[in-house]
Amino acid sequence: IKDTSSRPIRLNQIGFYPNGPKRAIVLNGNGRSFTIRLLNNRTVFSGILTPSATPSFAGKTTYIADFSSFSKPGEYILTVTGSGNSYPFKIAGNVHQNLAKGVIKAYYFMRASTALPAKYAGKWSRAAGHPDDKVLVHPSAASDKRLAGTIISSPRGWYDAGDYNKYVVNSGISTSTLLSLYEDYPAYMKTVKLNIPESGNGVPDLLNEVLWNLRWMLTMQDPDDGGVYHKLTNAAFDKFEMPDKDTTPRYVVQKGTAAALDFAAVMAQASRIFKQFPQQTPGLADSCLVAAKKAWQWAANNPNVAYRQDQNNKKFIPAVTTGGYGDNNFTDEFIWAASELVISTGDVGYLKNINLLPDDKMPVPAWGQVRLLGYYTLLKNDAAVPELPEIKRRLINAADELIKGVDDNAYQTSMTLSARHFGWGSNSDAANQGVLLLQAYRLSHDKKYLYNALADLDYLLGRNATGYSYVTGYGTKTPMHPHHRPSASDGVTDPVPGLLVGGPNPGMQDGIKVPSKVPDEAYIDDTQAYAANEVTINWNAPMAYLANAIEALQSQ
Ligand code: G3I
Ligand code: 9MR
Repeated sequence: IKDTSSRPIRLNQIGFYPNGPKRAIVLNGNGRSFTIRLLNNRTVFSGILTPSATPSFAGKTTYIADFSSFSKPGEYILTVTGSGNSYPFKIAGNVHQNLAKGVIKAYYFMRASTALPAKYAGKWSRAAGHPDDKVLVHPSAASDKRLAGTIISSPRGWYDAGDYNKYVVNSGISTSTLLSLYEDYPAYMKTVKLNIPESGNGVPDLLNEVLWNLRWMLTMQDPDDGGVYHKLTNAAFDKFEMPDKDTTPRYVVQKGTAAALDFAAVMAQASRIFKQFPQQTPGLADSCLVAAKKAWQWAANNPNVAYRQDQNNKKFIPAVTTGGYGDNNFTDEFIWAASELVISTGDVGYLKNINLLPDDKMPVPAWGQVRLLGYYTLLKNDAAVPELPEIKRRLINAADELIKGVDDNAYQTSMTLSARHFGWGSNSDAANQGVLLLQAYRLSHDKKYLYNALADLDYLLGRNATGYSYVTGYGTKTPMHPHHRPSASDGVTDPVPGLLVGGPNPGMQDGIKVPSKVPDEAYIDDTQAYAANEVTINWNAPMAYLANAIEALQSQ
């Protein structure tokens, strides 16, 4: 049953591990105690509410219900006199397993150039769209005469988001985050079955899904010079229609340094992973490494080519007005690509002209901030670089900074410690904070990082100021109207499942008024609200990492 009310008891709507931390936040803690009840109302646990030491962004004290010591598996509700009941939740082993699979399966639903039969897609089955086998090289890419009038074949890949375009820059961090999930938790990820067409072929399903995008990415490289097109796109965002209805021309546009380096990083990482599956993916690992090196070389020769859509539109026809993913600082992209190449080739020469520590910033990863992806790779592979101890110190320090004051916080999560965390796609920031904390846990074995990563998952699944579990189809109060063309056009009431929406963003760049401009409340479940309620592959990826890593680590 979908519930659209806003219950004042906020908790992870999926549930808790028997021996893990368990917290709910009560907004109006009139009652001083809370109870945990079975669905038949019998009380099995009671506890005292503790007021938060600092107020929420809305300026209110919250009340914390900690029932970590209650460990009996079952299905329950939490009740506070005067506040009513929570949504039902479970205490169980593997409690996030379905969600964790669902946020990976979401990528199957995002596949371009293929039909999704009901056998795999259930009621969200749909016809094939965007074959992308005849893609025009846009004049912005054809200043190089060799390419003028050229048509390339660039099928497969995942649709970026609510729109049907395919962008290399954010495909980079998305694909890499999923590859890292496999690299960091191979034993667990080998057990995860997704019911996709390739299932059972001897390759873990997570990697099968990644291959759909990786094979597309390979086609985005100009084989002659190694440069990489920034994106494959319609000239303008298309209408809200199913993929097969959009038949407007598709273009690859100008090559750029960010695209080349993100591509190089992903291909280098993929080469060392697919090397483990030579029978199933013959030649792929080698092709990826060759492609990575060529893209790196292109970037070394073209170190400062930003994708500037506005400038291009003054010069070339047709104008291209789809997503920009413009970035004009490539320091972090160079660090990331060099790090992946060093690990995959063993050649530290890639770091010759790279300053691994250009300043002391440790930005939580995002499509335009990829420095830490390089650090994660160097650390987990124990790279033979003199900066490694300092990188480790900085990573632990960044994790400590992220959770400083969390015990006083109104929602008890890293995400809700700073209003700065709330911009376009804030939910991906929450998920990437969780990933950072898990990297710190891997390095230190200190449980506080693991528990705070779990708290970020709790945030995303309902322990937050709006009361939404932000993943479609998982939880009781979930988004029903994401800015996602198939979900809005397929005639099915439920949106495509497993999609993490962007989340609270007081910026309102879409012009849709949110009910509140308080940072963590600035969210609306409205199809038009692309600045708060769109979905995209680079937001789902850290969610997939976080949920699956937490499942893999549940007994710790
Ligand atoms: O980098 C600045 C930072 O310095 C500043 O402090 C901060 C303050 O707001 O803004 C930062 O820039 C933001 C930028 O993302 C980088 O994070 C912009 O405000 C923000 O408007 C911008 O949003 C991007 C949005 O496109 C508009 O360009 C989102 O990150 C990005 O996820 C989104 O991507 C779209 C694609 O274009 C099209 N497909 C859907 C996808 C998701 O909505
Ligand atoms: O659907 C588009 C979405 O993917 C983008 O994130 C967003 C911002 O670039 O733009 C959306 O498209 C809208 C366009 O910008 C303006 N006209 C209405 C389009 C659909 O809402």
